[in-house]
Amino acid sequence: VADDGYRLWLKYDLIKDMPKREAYARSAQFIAVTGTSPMLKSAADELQMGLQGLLGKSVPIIANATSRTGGIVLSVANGPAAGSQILMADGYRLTSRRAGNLTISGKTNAGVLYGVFALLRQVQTGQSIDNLAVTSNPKIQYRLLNHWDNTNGTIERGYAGESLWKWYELPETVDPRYRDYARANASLGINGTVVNNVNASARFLTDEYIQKVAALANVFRAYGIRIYLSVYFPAPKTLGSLTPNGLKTADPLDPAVRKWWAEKTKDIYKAIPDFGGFLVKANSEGEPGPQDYGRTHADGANMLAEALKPYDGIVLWRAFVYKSDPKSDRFKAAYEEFTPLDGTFDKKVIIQVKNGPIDFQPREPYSPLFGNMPKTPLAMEFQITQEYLGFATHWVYEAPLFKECLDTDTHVKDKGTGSTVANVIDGSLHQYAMTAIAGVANTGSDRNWTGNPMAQANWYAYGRLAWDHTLTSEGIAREWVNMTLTSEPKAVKTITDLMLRSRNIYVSYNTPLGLSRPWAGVHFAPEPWQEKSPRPDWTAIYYHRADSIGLGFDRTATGSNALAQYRPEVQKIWQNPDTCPLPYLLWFHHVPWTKKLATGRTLWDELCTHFYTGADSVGWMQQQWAQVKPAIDPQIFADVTGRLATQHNEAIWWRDSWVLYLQTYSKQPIPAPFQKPDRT
Ligand code: GCW
Repeated sequence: VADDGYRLWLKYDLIKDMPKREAYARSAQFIAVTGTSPMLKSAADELQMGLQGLLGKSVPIIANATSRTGGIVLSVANGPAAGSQILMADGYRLTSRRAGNLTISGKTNAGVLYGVFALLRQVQTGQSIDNLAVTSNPKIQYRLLNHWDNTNGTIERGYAGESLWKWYELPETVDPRYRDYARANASLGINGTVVNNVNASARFLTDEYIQKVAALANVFRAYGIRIYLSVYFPAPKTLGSLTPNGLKTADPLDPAVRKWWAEKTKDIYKAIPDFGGFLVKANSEGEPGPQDYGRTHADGANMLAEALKPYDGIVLWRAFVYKSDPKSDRFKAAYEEFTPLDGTFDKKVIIQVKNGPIDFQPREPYSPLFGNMPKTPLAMEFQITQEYLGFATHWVYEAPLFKECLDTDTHVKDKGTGSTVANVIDGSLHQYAMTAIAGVANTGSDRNWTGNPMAQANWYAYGRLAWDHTLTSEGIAREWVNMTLTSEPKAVKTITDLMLRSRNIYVSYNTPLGLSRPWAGVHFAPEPWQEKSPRPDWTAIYYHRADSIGLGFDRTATGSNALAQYRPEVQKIWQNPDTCPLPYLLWFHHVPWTKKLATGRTLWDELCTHFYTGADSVGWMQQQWAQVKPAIDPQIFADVTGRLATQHNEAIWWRDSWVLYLQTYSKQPIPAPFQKPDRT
């Protein structure tokens, strides 16, 4: 049967190596589980289903191991000691000893569920399950997906079909796919999902929609996944207008508004007792918010926190704000608006910050908010969906992008260790009481979930890093390939290598040397020449600043001085155009076309080198992919082959658009090596 990609990394295909399979089977003669909670049932069922597929035999589930050995015991307990690591909430422990049982323990039901997936992963990736002594705790408490899904089934920036949520059928019809969605997320340790777009419709707060959302929550609960809602800030006014004595305002300091939110929240918890909380985009890109009433982000967030006070729910308030002002630097906006509010937020509030200061560009410096809000928990917001990364055609493995940000040293506290962005968001740097991470989902109704089968790896990598940001891009890639595509060693190596290079290849033909946002409209086609837009900061020229002298945005003291938002040690890395690492050069400097760079080439020649070798590298990707054909399912192989061909054409399109446009300023020829007449 051809593989349609539906099963993701949870394929559980029969292990072909017979001795290996038998060795696993000897340790998996039964599954003992005490307790009947829905999450434990999910755990036992998943393990049984996984082992059935992998070992080709049915493993019975029993209530108690009593004196039997050779089986797997699931238990909510501390479990046998394994090393010195303490087991924390949500964490799991895998222990096995010769001639005994293999124990999967967790302090909570969720911990046991995550332990089951960890054990299955161990088997799926061909590792031994004898003498296990593993303890694993998540480094971040709230590990969320954000769906930008609308009531009409469309997904903002979604490239894999329509929304997974069939609002028109819910709550009566519950698509079995919701459960598979929950399984996939639970397998990564994701424990929450915001089901609707941050550009939110007030309809999600109507009784009608609360019932629909509750039906989803009923499915997700057994997989440890809590539901959150994005809220439309003026909802009290919008929905109030439907009632005779409705509210005329959404002012967060108005007692009637506060009462409205308290009652609405009560209704939600009645329908969804484990509701996670609210996500808010306010006073951002035209979305209304507290500033419409002369109030602050803190006033707005704290009002929602007050409504959530009787419950175990939180407010995720986004810091994605910038004003339509051609003279200001959008880069600086979030820092300017939010750092003065540090210390004024309720303890139920987390501020959710995009990884970079602009907007999910293929490469950005980290947001200067990280490290500068010591009294306010900051959550990381990554974008998994490839809004600026070639939609569903371009193959870009995102773990290196995520890691690059997480591993950057903010130099906030010490001399070079322990102040990374990861240490900010995992709470260790400022001792945050709550920690969170969000990924804007790339899933949709396409049979294979993500459109491009290779984009499944981005969902996977996000989830694995949300659990443990110290994992490596390479390790995660190898794991994913083994579980999803093939375990043939040479093919695993070839594909892993392709994945690890893919992001830099994309950057090379798309936004090299620190260029950003050369898009118009839907954020797909090259349009670096775009000068007109409803907002000056929505033009391409606002970002690259090409002129007859050179290219790039001066953010040093002679320009916008956005660099001053970073610590002196970080400024030092970026402030000198002679020593600034090339990937960030044009983020911070307006560089003359003829300036000699560290590579020995001029800026113009360096740019051309990136555009041309970047596009050529997609040809290399095609060749590499062709080599793994024998090891890959034919349907997936053909799908990716087609997408790579499109990517190659589009990479050339990007190259030529940039080169021809920038040439009108640089007035320089294309460097000789790239002038061959037979080039495609
Ligand atoms: O860059 C923009 C996207 C919008 C998105 C916004 C945001 C949901 O183009 O589609 O809106 O970011 O993150 O709020």
